[in-house]
Amino acid sequence: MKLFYSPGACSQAPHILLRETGAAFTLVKVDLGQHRTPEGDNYYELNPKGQVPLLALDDGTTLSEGPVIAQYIAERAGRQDLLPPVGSLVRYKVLEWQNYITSELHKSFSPLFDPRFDAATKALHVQQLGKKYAWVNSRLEGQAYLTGEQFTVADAYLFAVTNWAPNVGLDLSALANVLAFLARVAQRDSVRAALAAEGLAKAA
Ligand SMILES: N[C@@H](CCC(=O)N[C@@H](CS)C(=O)NCC(=O)O)C(=O)O
Repeated sequence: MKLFYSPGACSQAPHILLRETGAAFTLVKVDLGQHRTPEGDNYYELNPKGQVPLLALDDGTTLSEGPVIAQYIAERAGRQDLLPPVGSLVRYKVLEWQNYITSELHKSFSPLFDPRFDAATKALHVQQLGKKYAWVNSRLEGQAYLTGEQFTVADAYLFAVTNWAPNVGLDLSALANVLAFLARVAQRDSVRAALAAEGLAKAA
């Protein structure tokens, strides 16, 4: 398999999961400014959405949409700790988080990286995100991960997007549970290896 990624982007979540599951994969770094692969190929030809993550399977099939790629990676590896089985209630709690992270957190960060939005508009988005993170913080009270004591696909996703906070002026310093969560997840071997492979300073 090949994972098309960009350092520190949301593609970090499936990257972590590939390492959690011990899958055989190669990383392909996409230049999201130019939408080019390292070989200079037009990335839109691989993924017409122009976005990472993209997982190219060995048979040539490609999968996009991070939460779906996460589901594929966990289920392909039979890792019911990362994504509980069909019929178990906790599966729906994990999927509930996946949906919340993708629609309420991930996509609320996007305008903050867009130079077309002015400072006042960005400040409003940061304020709204702060409220959402206060709620996430309350959900993490007394537990290590989003759905309890078990690390799941949703925790990998929350980790990847929450690390954007300092880059967009989102102050999480009052949210002790979120900070403890980030520190906890950062210690996982899979996460350390993923950050190192993405060339991010934190990995050292
Ligand atoms: N719905 C997609 C969104 C992916 C996404 O927003 N990717 C961003 C990086 S975090 C991206 O590739 N942006 C570059 C672009 O849109 O051109 C998913 O969940 O995978």
